[in-house]
Amino acid sequence: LHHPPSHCFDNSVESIKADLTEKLFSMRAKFPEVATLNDYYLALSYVVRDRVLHRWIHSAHTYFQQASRTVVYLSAEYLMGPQLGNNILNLGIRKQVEQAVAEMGLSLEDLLEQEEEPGLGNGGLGRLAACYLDSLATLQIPAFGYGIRYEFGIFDQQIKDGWQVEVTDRWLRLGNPWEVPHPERRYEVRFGGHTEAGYDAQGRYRVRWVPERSVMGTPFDTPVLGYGVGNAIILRLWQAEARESFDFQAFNLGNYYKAVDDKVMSENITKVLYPNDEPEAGRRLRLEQQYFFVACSLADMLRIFFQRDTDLDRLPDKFVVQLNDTHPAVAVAEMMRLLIDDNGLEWDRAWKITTGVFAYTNHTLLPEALETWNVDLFGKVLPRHLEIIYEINHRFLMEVNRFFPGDAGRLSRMSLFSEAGEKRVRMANLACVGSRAINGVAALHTDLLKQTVLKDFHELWPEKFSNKTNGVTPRRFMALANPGLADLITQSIGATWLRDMDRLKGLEPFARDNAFRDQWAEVKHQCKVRLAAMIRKKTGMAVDPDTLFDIQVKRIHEYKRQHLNVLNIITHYRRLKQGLDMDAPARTFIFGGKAAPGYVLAKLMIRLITGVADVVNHDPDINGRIKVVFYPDFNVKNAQHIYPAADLSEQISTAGKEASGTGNMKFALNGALTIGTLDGANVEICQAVGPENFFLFGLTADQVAATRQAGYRPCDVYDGNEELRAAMGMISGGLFSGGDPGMFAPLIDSLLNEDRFMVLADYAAYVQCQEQVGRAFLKPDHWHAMSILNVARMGMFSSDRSIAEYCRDIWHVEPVPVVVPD
Ligand code: 26Q
Repeated sequence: LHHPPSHCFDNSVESIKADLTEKLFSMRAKFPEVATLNDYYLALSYVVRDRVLHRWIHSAHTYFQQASRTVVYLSAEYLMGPQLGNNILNLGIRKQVEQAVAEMGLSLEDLLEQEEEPGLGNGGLGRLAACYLDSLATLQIPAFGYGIRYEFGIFDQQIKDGWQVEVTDRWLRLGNPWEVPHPERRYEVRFGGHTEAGYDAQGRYRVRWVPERSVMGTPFDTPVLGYGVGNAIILRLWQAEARESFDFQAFNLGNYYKAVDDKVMSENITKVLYPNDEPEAGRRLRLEQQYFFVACSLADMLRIFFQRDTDLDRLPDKFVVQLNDTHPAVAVAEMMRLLIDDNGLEWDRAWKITTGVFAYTNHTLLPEALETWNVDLFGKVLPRHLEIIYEINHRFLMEVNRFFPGDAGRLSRMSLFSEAGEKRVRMANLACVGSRAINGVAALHTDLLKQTVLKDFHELWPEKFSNKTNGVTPRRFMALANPGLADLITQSIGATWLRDMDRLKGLEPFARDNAFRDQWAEVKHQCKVRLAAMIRKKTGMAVDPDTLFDIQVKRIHEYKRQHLNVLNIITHYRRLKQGLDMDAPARTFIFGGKAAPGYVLAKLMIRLITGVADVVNHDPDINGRIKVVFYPDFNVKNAQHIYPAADLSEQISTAGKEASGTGNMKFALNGALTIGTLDGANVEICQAVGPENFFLFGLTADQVAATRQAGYRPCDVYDGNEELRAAMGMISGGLFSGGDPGMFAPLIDSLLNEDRFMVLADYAAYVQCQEQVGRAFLKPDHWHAMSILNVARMGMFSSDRSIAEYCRDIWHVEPVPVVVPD
């Protein structure tokens, strides 16, 4: 192997300027007088991309030479966020780039604004995958992220007449400068058909899969830089393409349109990202998406393996494959198929390899969110895989029976197939059986997993289970999103904290330092001014940066309880109208988040927020003491402006329902205080920052379960609380729906009749806790001291810590430093 081209990049202002002009010509065919802002954004991106690729080439070369164990992260979603700013940060060339573009009469901020982010994920799970790539690169771990290149990512959200309207996300419209396509490295993926069993020439039993159709998968690579190191890794996303652009046979037979039809069908596979909480929509295509990217990724992994090795028994020494939830769990069956059918291995040998390679992360406790597939559908799409899963199940249940003889209930709970009603494949069970490690994403979540949804698996294999509390990258969510705060921290404790977040502890003494507290307050204020300007631009609303910014941004869902937040706002509003609570600080309540298009109640919750906003914001009696804002189209890009501006972070899910939460971490790392339940990672955050610096309220997970057991009756809570009755009465009376009393009836009815998420049970405690928040905010010195202590003690929620734990406990991988000549 030759050394990679050692092209040298000069990062001086002069050469960045020269490169920019050159890219404007070579990539955009423009000269400065006719170039648009977007042309400049693209040209600058290409200038930066060259420098990124330089690191990637050296990393690939180093990883190839060392051939140490590599992490393969399989995820159906990656929410990467805008790339330009992050790459400039990680290359360490911010100052030069800023000056270069300024000398050309441009502003870097305007150029960064041009970028449309790839919204290739729904929320937490997709963003976690992106944070983990950042940390893998920074910790110098050889790794690949594999996923799907959706042509349309998560829909863009508009608000029309207070309702959510979904608009197609055409993120590729203006071109994507960050990806490098590799059409020369495509794989065929087969679907449907049937299998034929028989014996080969050596008399061995063999199964042949005769597929009905196939499509090609083309990889698009996006490099991901580590921070403060030479390492880069890649995110490899697969796009579906028709096998032949024109089927000449069909052409000759006059079946031209059928041939074109088939092409369109094939390419549909990677057309669109499915929103979660969307039960039946596009089931078949979703399964095809999952298998498609899994098949391409494993084929690619084996190709890389065979470059250096021939003995498949060594596969687990060279690769570990992490399953990000069950979305890629069909990989267990595909790996068996590859080993047995394509490589001629015996079952037991193949199973040993397979279970030596995979590890599984669970992200949910909601039983209805566990993925299952109708067996008939599964068999139609993947007949060979269904057979393999039957065989895995047969052998697995024999093992269970050896450990727990005659325990029929256990056998049926652990089976890879559920037989109640229609027969279905249970993907979580498949993932557990096929993996050597299983983890939850927060301490409470992992405990509850062991006690509930994965109880039987834990009893069988306790040693497979561990907790890996989620983390977030401080590069994007602190340094990039909040440079003012990052600079202040660096001035006080030095610059190493961005790679070693335990150093933030050094901030603790500053909590008592008046001058520092003032600077801290000033940074927060500037962030609030900036967010206020964005709110103005997006919604036309004026909000006052001197008010308490109380923010809840996350997907809209009943278990996340945005309606609990709204009930408190209405209660507070009513008190003010009655002349009560007049000493409470003025507040701006900010919401953001998307509802799944088919989730009627979630969409109604958005309408309730905008309805309350309409009334409260225009009530002259209120006179600005409450403002309510729904910030449309919450995504990574605007999140980077929202987290830094928060005084208060709302983390109010029903205890036991939010697996971890990661927004909670992004807020607290930016100095917001949290109001929250003991749910997900809130438990650990509260513990880390100290309960005296955290606004805790509500039932615990145990109490939620016990209350439910005891026969929870929400109407009793309702009957016993006058303010709650009044608040709900204002909703059902039509005050927030232009006089229409029917609009919110489904929401009100679900709260009164069932209240699955115990909104009413936690209402009084929440309102009371919010009063406490108000009083605390009136003592700014103490508030800012708490804020500083939050940041100082949040170091463990860096994704670097999470990834280091995965490396140590599950992956058993070591750093491979990359030296980049420059
Ligand atoms: C499944 C089948 C069909 C269509 C869509 C889906 C689907 C897609 C995405 C189901 C779930 C998701 C995403 C789940 C998710 O984001 N979970 C969150 O993961 C975070 C990272 O671990 C946690 O912090 C959150 O608590 C958890 O809700």
